[in-house]
Amino acid sequence: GCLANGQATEPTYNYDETKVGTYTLPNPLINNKGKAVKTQAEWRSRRKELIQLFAENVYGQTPKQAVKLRFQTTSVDSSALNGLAIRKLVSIFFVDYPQLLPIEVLLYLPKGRKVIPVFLGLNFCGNHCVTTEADIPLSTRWMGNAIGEVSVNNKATEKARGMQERRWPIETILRRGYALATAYYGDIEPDYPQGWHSGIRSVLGESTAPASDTTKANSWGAIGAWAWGMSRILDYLQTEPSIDAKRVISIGHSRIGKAAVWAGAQDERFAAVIGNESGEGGAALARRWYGETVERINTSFPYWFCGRYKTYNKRVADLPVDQHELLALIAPRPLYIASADGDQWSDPKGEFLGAAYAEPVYKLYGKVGLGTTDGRPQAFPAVNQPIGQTVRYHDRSGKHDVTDYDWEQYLRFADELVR
Ligand code: GTR
Repeated sequence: GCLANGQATEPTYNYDETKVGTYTLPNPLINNKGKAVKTQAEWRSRRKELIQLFAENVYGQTPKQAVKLRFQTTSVDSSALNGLAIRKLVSIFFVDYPQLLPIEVLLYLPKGRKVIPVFLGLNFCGNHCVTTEADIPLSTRWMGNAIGEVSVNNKATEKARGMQERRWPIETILRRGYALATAYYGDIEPDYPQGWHSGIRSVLGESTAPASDTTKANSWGAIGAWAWGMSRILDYLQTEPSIDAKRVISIGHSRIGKAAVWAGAQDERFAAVIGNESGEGGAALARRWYGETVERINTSFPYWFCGRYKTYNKRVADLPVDQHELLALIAPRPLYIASADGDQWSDPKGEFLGAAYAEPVYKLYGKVGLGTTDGRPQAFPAVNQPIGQTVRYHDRSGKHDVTDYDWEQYLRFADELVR
């Protein structure tokens, strides 16, 4: 583009591999004092430093105080999906903040099983979107109109029912012996710049001051809020007798994938993490100038991140962290990072390298992560060829989406590493 004064500006995204340039990544195993981290015990302290660095520079501080929750089951169908499932609707109320509407959780449990591992993932357009089951209440919350005619004046319409069913192969998940827990991410914070006014950030954390939005250096942003919400759903799942709360898998796609990874990084109760095309601010290296960039995402979605993140727009090399360190925070737990070759915006190679460079921390635990000898870029796999061990990766053919192919890999990953 061109500035008014005629000065040329660089585009804020890039699809030309030859323009990526060189970069030096921070080492997750060198602590803030410059000392090498050599033991698991030392990593425990380094881990805290890294979470703090991500909070101060990328996502903002997640409030640490305990929030009083009340879980209210509003409906139980003991023969949902033609008898395959027990279906529960549970409202998570914030006892001390009655002005906030609850998080509405939809939980499908496979019938006839006692202790059930669960995939927990937020959805993009309401619980009514993930299934065609007609008795799921239509979400009454703010809904992006961009979703199409299925939402009008920022409210869902009946047309939205089952709209994203394809991304949630519930019956397959249940038949494989897993439960599925989901909730609309907008229940935690509606996804628009002023959305925080009606979400959890209106009452919790730094952004509660009247004039504040996401401009304060380290106030939490929307991604932080969504991640926090995932942990509250996990709080609920811990009270659910048939759920195996030690086997809760955090999963998310795209912006919700960024939240799923940040949630799993901070909250070690998540047994495993899956980031599907989480891209910039997710698994993709910030220093790799390819696809969406730090500057671009901070311009399109400033409210997702903390204020200080914006100061790195034109000096990404100064970020004290990069996203491979976010992924390293999942160690030694199983991690799956996935890209799609038709989704260059998310930078598949950058996501692969993010996963690959988490390796040293997995090694510290005697685990093989992605196992690509510390991320040699030439190890980037061909499309539809899953690789890795405790950390796994694939670059699916096709577009920005969640497909049966993706789920097939995630279910196998869960069977092998989480069960
Ligand atoms: C895009 C954004 C990506 C990703 C995506 C999505 O517009 O640039 O970082 O979050 O939205 O959530 O689908």
